[in-house]
Amino acid sequence: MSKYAPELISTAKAMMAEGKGILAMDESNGTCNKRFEQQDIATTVKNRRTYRELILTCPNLSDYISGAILYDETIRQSTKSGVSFVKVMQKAGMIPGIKLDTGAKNLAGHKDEKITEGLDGLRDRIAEYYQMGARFAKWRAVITIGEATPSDACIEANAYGLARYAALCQEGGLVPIVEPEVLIDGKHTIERCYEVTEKTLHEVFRHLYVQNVAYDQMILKPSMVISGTGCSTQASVEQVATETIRCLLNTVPPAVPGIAFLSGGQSQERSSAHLNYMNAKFKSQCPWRVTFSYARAIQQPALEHWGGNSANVAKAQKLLLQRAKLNSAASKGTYTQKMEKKPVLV
Ligand code: 5MM
Repeated sequence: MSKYAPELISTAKAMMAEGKGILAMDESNGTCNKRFEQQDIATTVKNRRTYRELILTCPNLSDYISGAILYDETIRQSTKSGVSFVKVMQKAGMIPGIKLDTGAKNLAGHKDEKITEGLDGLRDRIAEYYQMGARFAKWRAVITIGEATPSDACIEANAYGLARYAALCQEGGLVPIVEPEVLIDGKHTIERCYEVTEKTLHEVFRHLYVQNVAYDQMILKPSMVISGTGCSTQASVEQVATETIRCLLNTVPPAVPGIAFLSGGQSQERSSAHLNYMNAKFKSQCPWRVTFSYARAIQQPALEHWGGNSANVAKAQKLLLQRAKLNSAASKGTYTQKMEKKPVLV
């Protein structure tokens, strides 16, 4: 057992506080730059820092957000006035988290499949981030559905990586967010997505068990069971929520304190509606908290409005807060379509 066990249990509990979720803002520079390019924002260190300051200094964000996942560049940065982002978060009551994987690379011998890297030197990196104030971490594995994928080799290698990462995190005092993402891209049906997600989660929890990972000191960040974006039949909100919960009940041990979904390219409204349906209809059957750890589905309106212009910061923060609030409602099962219509005023 980790010497940090009591601290890990209380951190995980705080991350899963009622009515709150986790903000993913751990885009690597490549991904952040891609999002900036789509908005014609210059892809500079200065702009990335300014944008992350906009997010972390958003008034009242901690009413809905328990913690935020940072990227290595971001956790070392400060506000324009010189206060470190970690301090800003601690003061606001948000737990700092850190992305630990170094990205999904091509899996040798397996066309169109990925393996997430980052295990080399991980123990030392964890110690450094803990010293800096991080209290949880994230590692994302990517599973692709295609005609011949995923292979057993891909699922197994990624599950092993997630488990090794999670064990090292718990040893070093960070609550591991375990993120096996089954990609939404493809023509697959929701039934096929169910099959792949169930198999992946079984394999992930088998490896977590083998590596002695304590289930009560981790958070699962899965994708939803959903139709592929290119599938001609798109499942309804009810189907997505029902199949997702069925899949999780069949695979996730009750000792896990919480499940925080990624949005994975779903629209903002759909991400909220799916999460809401799960909580509104199935809360009493779920042994874990069911909430969000979205990036795009929370940040997008704010990023678009900001556009790299300092005059837009206040309204962009209101837009960010609005999506955090709507997803907080969804995590309690009280979100409605009507809430989307309310104008956001500066
Ligand atoms: C799947 O991506 C995670 C959740 O984001 P969405 O809600 O937008 O799907 C997210 O934390 C992701 O891991 C980062 O944004 C991207 O990281 P990389 O390492 O790909 O830049």
